Amino acid sequence: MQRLVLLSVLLCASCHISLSLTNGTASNGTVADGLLENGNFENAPNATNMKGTVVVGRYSIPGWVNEGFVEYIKSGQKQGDMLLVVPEGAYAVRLGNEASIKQKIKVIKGMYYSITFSAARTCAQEERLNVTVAPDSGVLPIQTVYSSSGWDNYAWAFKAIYEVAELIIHNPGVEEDPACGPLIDAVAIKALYPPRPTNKNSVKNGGFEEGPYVFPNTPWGVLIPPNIEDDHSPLPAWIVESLKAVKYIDSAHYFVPQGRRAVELVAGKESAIAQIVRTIVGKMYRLSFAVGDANNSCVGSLVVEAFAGKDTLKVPYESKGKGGFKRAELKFKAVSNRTRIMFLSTFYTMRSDDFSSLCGPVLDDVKLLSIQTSPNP
Ligand SMILES: [Ca+2]
Ligand SMILES: [Ca+2]
Repeated sequence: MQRLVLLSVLLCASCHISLSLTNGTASNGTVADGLLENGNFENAPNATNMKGTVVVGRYSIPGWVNEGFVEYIKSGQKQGDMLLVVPEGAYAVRLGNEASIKQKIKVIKGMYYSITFSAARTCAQEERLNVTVAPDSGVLPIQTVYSSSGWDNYAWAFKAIYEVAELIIHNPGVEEDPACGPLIDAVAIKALYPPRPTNKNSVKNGGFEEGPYVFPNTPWGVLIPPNIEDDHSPLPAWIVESLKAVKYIDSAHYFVPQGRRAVELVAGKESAIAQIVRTIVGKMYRLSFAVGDANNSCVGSLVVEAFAGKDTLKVPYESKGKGGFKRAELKFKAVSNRTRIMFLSTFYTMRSDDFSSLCGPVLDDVKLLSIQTSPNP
């Protein structure tokens, strides 16, 4: 399936033929992990359904239903002095004020899914996008630009309560210039399998291996937006309760301490990740984790602050920006049957190669175990 999808994307990029109907479909007829139908918008509207760059008619973009002022943007197109670039292929869409794009997706009822898409601001005022799969809806701030390309990937998750999910990406902005509005490209989906705690670890998904779809060809990671609750997290079991996102990174593009995935705490104290774990009052616990750097030129004295209930630990890490990690542990006595585990980065850091992208320490392999306390002699 992976190869088929890749092949049709390649074919599509060169000659814009229609994607086959079976593209992106699993053997049971539901959606497969990866790009949605025409999720990278490379399959263009007919010329008769275009007025300049503006898409005319609601069913003009193959695979999608569009509403409001939607433009079909070619990479290399100019807006003012800005040259528009596109992360996937040569085309993307732009959502004007109150404009939206929608697609119906065949899903498995009861299953959790995460959506990953690329977005870029085009006017400075653009601040957020509304993502909906009824009855779930989320507002994703896109004001902070994390990558030097201007494009960031965002993740959002929903629980399928019907067999067909209608994904809506909507620009709630009201700008004076109707052509102002975010660019959207590369919309993908991934089924999530919420992990359980094991007898080796009370933290669920402690290695961050379960998470949103990561595009093989965009090297800037996936942002897990702020104010994400654990039951609808694209990073299962984890809560992002801060004002800014945390970045989900993969070993194909970054240094990762354990397995294939980890998180980078990219926005100082405004970028925190947490989980509530079950503990037994009076018992001693050891919270262990890896702190490192992602091999992304994030140079400097990084510090991760770990919290377990009221206990805290600051872990300094001298980063040369070339990848590496160390292990740390925080021992604490549980004072409640639920303990909040939280991590944040003390400082803001910028990449030394572009001085414009936020970066920070990498966190991975979070483990929590009770310690057998032997009686003191
Ligand atoms: Ca594209
Ligand atoms: Ca990992």
